[in-house]
Amino acid sequence: TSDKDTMIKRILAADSNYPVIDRTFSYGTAGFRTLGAHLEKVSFRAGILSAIRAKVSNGLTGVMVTASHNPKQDNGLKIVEADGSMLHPDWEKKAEILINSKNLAQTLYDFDQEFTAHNIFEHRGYVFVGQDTRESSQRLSDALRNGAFFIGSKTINYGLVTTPQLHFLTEKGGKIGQARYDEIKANDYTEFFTAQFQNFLALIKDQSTTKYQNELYLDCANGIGSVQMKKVSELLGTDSDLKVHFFNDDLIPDKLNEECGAEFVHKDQKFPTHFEDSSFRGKKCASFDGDADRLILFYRDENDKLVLIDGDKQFVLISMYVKDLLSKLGITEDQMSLVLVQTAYVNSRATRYLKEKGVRNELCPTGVKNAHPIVLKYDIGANDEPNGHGTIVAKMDKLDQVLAGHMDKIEAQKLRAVLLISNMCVGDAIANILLLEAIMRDLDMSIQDFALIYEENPSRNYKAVVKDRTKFKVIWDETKLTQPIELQEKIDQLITTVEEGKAFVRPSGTEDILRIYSEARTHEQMELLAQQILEEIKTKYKDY
Ligand code: G16
Repeated sequence: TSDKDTMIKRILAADSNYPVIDRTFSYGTAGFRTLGAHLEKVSFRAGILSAIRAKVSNGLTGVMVTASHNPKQDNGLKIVEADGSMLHPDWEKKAEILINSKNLAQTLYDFDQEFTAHNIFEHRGYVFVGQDTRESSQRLSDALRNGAFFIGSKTINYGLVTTPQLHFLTEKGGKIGQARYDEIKANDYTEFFTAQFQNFLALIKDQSTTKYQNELYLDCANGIGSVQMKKVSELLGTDSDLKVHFFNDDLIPDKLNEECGAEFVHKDQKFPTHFEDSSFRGKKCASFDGDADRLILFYRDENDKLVLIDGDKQFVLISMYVKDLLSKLGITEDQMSLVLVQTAYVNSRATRYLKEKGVRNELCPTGVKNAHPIVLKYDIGANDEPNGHGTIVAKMDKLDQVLAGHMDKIEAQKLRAVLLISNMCVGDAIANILLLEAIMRDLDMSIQDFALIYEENPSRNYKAVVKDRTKFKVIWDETKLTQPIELQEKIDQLITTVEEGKAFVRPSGTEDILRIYSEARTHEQMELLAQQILEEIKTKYKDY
């Protein structure tokens, strides 16, 4: 129709205002991600794509403008489905087609053909938008909302929110429907999780503690997490059991993730800025990343060494806690199945521990989107990555059926309450710290006890720059390379030279680098193994 043509003409005119970047963008591990300066056109078109996705599903999508843990000059776009989950894989492909299209009009006509039943040019559909604190985020959010507008959709801008918060708000929108979108406020998120935490604490308020530390020293990566966690802290009130001390809570974009945050602490294995002082010895500390979807716990031991509690250990504790409550209630695996899904990065000692404790454990490729389908096969499914991502998802209807008749028991009340502290859409640093605090408080556990639930092998992640990382291909679970096979053979051989050696190489899906994981029984052996692999890549595969 001519309406269609007029709309496309207007879209093309608007699109031409954004600079062309001569490269192909791919959706990657967690959305489009690269230099913020290169993302304006991508954002505009992602706005169009998200609006189309909304129109052909139930009228809503969400988009978060963030590059999470990546350096401040980077930015990215994470697209969220109306049920709060990550963009469907089929739509990742469609997003790539639209964003890289050299003939946008034709691509839009193609979409129109594919979705004739939906009329993608009709004025309807909503996109919920959030952004992190990066300098480029405002501009990209503007471009994104412009894209949605030009294809006839409305947007609701939640401004500075965390990534998991945007997922939560989108899921809420998907549930309550368009007529009530104006009821959804960014603070619904903080209010919800604070209330869930308080509900759990109310169940154990009479339990005295001797080891639980009620003070938390929080490194906020100078990102948006500080704003939202401060709201939680305020809601908890001054007489709350949990007292949070905020550090690296500066919102100056230049400071984002700089020498602080979950990625820095985990990858560099260093104390974040402001935590270097020995006065922190023994205290319970934690780090968020730039968009607060990752959490790392840590403390400074008596020798001033950094002791990390990574995502694996956090979710081993959470899974064990849930398993224990189920078994105390006499609920069997057949009645309520439980799984912990992890990645190739899992420490061999964690795997061994889970096996000993009888917790079902599966591997999946890096990226929450890969864990999700496996998690959904179980009644209660957790997934995590050592870098601090993780969530536990429960089929609450099924749980309620299984728990019926048990609800007079404290274990049943705790199980229900603890699972509700989890952000079931996506891994969430704020929800997870509340969840872990609840468990530590119930178990009267110090951060030192937590670190001791099992002892990891020393391990570390490294990076290597190569000419074209896409030439490095891996098997499904990313534990081995299929190409270049000679490099894999070399790694296989090097692993055998150290005790409990484990190592792999994979191309990053968020940065233009290769990631190298190394693990061994001692720190020296782990470093030796890593250095040999890095050397091999440098000498033979840099220009591969
Ligand atoms: C994203 C993903 C994570 C992944 C990380 C690094 O995290 O959500 O699953 O571990 O990227 O991915 P890669 O190793 O492929 O670069 P975030 O926190 O940056 O959104």
